[in-house]
Amino acid sequence: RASAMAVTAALLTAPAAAEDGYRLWLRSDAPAEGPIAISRLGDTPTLRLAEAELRRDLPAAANLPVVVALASDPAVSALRLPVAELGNEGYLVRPSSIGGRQVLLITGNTDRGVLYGAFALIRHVASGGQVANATLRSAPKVKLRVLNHWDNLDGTVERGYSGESLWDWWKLPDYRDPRYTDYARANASIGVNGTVLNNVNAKADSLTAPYIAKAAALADVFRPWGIRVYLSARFSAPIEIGGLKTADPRDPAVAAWWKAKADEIYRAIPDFGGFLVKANSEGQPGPRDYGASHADGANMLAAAVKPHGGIVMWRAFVYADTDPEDRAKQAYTEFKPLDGKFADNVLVQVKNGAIDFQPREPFHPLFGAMPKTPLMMEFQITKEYLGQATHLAYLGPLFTEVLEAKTGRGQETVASVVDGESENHQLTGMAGVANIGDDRDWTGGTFNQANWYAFGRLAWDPSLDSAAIAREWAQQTFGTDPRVIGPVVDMMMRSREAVVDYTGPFGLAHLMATGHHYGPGPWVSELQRPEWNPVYYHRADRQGIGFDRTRTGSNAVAQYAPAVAKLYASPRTTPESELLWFHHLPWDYRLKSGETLWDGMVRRYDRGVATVAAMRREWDGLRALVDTERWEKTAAFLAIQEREARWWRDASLSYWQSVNGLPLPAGAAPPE
Ligand code: GCW
Repeated sequence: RASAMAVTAALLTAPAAAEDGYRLWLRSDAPAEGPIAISRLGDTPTLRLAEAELRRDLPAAANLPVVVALASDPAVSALRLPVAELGNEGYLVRPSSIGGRQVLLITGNTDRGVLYGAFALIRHVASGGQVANATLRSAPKVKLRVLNHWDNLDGTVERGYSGESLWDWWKLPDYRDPRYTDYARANASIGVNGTVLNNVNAKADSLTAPYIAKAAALADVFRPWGIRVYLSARFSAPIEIGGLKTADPRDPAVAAWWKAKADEIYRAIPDFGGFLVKANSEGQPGPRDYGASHADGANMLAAAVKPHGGIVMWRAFVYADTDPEDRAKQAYTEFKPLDGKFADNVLVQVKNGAIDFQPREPFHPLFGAMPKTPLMMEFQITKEYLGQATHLAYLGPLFTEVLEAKTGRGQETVASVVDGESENHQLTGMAGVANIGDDRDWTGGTFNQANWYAFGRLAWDPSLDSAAIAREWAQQTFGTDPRVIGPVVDMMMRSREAVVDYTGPFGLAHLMATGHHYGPGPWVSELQRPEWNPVYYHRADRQGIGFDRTRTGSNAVAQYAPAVAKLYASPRTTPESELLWFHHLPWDYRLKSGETLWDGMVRRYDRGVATVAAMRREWDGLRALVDTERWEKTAAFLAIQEREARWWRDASLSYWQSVNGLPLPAGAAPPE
């Protein structure tokens, strides 16, 4: 009997056995026991979802009746609450008296706002808050919070590491996989309100009638969750599927084709968001093929969607192999002169850094340089250059490091450019290249879910703290036990810097192997396009290492506002974390610590490996506190990461030694 009781007790305390991660951070295990009154005033599909979410996810702790209602409902407007400031998507949650009853009111000016309020309350409770005294108020600072799927029509995902595309193009539009609803729900819970369905390396087919119908079916599923559908547009589509001889944006026949195409799309998807375009980059067609500018191209498309309220997100990720200019400078050179030339429904979408989603890059010099143009931030959630699916790298600190960066124009930060505050832009946006696929846990690993989550939260409010986001994600994902949350948040907060350390410290970048971009390849020098070779970036020789981007080199520093350019002009005032991005320095350059650059580099590589080993130990300590399935997968991934951190370190150091001929400093771990 005693042993039976012990077994029962163990069953009661053991974490759920089957936890494949499907439920993401929406996993309340304790649906309301007993009568928690949840009621709804008003009736729209979205309000009904808000109510259903509360019924499903609000734990038993709810000890106050909850009411969801639009602010315009007479029972709510009678309360004279400060709802004007909530705008179209904000929410207010607070104890109120409705119809003589004390309730917790969730309200907003639109049903989307109410839905976000319901999710905010669920988040609040799942991360340890009470229902009774909940007072929550928030409105998004950024208008377009958009995932970019790099999903191809054949089901593959470019740079996707979590299976195949979620979109089953074969069975759409007839079959609407319930998973689309779960996807929309997860996004709504973090405030994502748009999704670009297809890869920026777009096929024109995605704009043909059959695919428009498929996109329309997805749009129908997403609509009640407040999510709009967008499509990547191939610039040469008028030729490929329209039978025209040219895609020149100044040709009236081309403009008319796009206008008719937009009309066709809007007939199927009345709230279609608009187009995302990668033009004249990495072989994609674009207006430059005809001597027209990026503004000519963007504005022509913008005119096509304008009557329907659509927008164009035009990417600034352009560089050409024929251009001898430092790749880091090319986007600015191309776009800066176009400031003020874009139509008012165009956003220029700029990657966070000037090269390409590296583990660390200084903020892109276009932020702060195009005051007349809404600049949309593009982050990469999928970790193409940070260990892909397996390495644990929480990107919150990468995102906030860029958002918090000062542009050098007064107090302006990158966040204040992106959220429109700096120049009072109303059209604002943040894009995240999605890490979502059809793997059971959506993102290929539990901790990758945190990056999707962090993107959504920061798109809603770019001033949020990355550690606070890590904590609330961890609490919703693993439960609120501090014995779990402490180590998990600690691991997350150290993880990105560890990747920087073992892949390329001090602002080194683009050192990865060719093609798949996984693992080290700093020695690669034979690729035809010079700017695809790692040696182009690190410029290591017997004397020193790093890319001189000061006046004596490419002078990329001059693309920043004077206050920032001045800091980057000298290695002494450049943050050491970005040193070799801007400077070519001798191996015996003295770091602030007093050690030589070479010794400091070796120490960083060692530190990266040691941090991963420490993360592994922390996770080992959680074995009894996390369900077996998620624990084992993460444990296996950390073992991979530790092995590959050593691989990065040893391969990189061996290569640097083959160039500089220097011995490893005393105390450094010898290569294995
Ligand atoms: O990071 C690079 C990727 C390409 C990608 C490109 C881009 C969609 O390696 O796969 O293409 O950036 O952002 O356009």
